Amino acid sequence: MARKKAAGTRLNACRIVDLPKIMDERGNLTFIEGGNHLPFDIKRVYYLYDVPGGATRGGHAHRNLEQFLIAAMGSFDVILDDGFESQRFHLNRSYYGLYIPSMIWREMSNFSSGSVCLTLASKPYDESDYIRDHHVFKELVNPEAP
Ligand code: T46
Repeated sequence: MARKKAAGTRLNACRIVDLPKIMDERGNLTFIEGGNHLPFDIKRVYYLYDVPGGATRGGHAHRNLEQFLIAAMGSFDVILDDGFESQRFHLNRSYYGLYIPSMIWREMSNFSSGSVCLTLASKPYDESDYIRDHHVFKELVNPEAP
């Protein structure tokens, strides 16, 4: 018998969001408004860059944080896991991004040379918001899993 998903599991809420693209012969422009293009107000911006070939980032979930990831340069993969199923997203354009709600385990890999992962976040940095142990994460979201 298929296991019933616990309330609050959230892979379905993860989604690609297309952003406005203002085409111009001088170069294109994309903008993001918190609360309009994103379902949260932007409280923090950070970016990953100079990622060495073969490196992986992430490997954690956030208890409350919501995020929006953009491949501002180059490309990379994001694997999302809600404790029941997982899905790989390939980000490679700066005019769309990946919305990640809270309580989603993520791993990032396959960074292309020179890639930049721009992240917009719903809260300031707080180490206590991280779940860095996958067993703890699974226990919280899917305690019946073997
Ligand atoms: C995520 C993926 C996509 C800070 O001091 N302030 C900050 O705002 C951030 C984001 C990090 N840090 C410190 C905390 C750690 O000592 O920087 C170090 C590395 O951070 P973290 O372990 O979060 O790095 P990643 O690459 O594993 O994860 C980051 C995001 O933090 C995370 O939310 O989803 O990128």
